[in-house]
Amino acid sequence: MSRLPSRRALLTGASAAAAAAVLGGCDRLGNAEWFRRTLKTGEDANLFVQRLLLTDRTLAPEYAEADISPWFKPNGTEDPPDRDYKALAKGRFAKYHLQVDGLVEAPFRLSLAELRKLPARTQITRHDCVEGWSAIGKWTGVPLADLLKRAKLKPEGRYVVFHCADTMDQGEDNGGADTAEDGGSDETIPAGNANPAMTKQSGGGESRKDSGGQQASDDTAASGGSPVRYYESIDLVDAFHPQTILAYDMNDKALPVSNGAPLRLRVERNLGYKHAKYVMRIEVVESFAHLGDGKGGYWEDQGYAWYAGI
Ligand SMILES: Nc1nc2c(c(=O)[nH]1)N[C@H]1C(S)=C(S)[C@@H](COP(=O)(O)O)O[C@H]1N2
Ligand SMILES: [Mo]
Repeated sequence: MSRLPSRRALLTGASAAAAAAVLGGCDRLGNAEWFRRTLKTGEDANLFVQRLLLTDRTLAPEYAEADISPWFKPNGTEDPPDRDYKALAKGRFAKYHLQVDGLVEAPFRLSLAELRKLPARTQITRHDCVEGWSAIGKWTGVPLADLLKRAKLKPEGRYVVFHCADTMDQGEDNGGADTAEDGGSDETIPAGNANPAMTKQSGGGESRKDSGGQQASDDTAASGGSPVRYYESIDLVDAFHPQTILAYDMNDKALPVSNGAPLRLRVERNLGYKHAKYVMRIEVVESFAHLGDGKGGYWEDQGYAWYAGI
């Protein structure tokens, strides 16, 4: 501990310098100008620095092949009802592109094949859902840090938002989601249960507040009737953590639709709902106030904590 700056030093305006010193040469993040610039003086910065010091380089436990759960329970959306997603799935995601944009110098999009060619990380980790179940799975994917470095974050960028394909609450226009009635080409969803997101059990640990079948919820009506898709956000500490990856393989096979194909976030050391499935777009933002109800994620908007570290 002798090389760590004193607690007092951290709680003063010297926070940014102290954090950079601690991260030192071990972590390229600490040398990044844009990253240091996100460290401002004041309460906010102190919290941020504490997060850096306490958790930045702590790895979640990794397990052995023998520990892998025979069944990785899918939860929340298991088959997105959205027409655009279904079309992609039908074509085995050959036309899928991940979009990376927002507060970056160099926005880009990559196909699944292109993502698979990038350097990958594999990790066997335990997933913990707030519903009280856990499962151990093996994940292979692209480190989010690599994608963010490629996009070159602007100094204002503070959070990374994951926009997902699955509609949770339907607007009056049905959000482009497929229904049994309109004869969607892919009949993987049984008739009468056209939108599993509306009728299945909860994703985060309690029933969705709107169990009203095909009717738009009061909330979506009030917000102009546009469909609400799952989304999540994390800060730069979690975004640049070495175990934060966008996984395309689970247990050495292509990720199944039920677990988030073609691409899902693994943000180890966080509860299940932070692990966005069906990721279509990654957006770097300064604030998430303008998204959804402004709490930073679908479940956060229903009252769950934004920071879900475990
Ligand atoms: N797009 C999307 N991502 C999601 C969800 C969801 O409903 N939609 N559910 C979340 C919850 S609550 C959990 S526990 C995990 C479940 O991942 P799994 O289906 O692979 O078990 O995904 C999370 N990510
Ligand atoms: Mo969950």
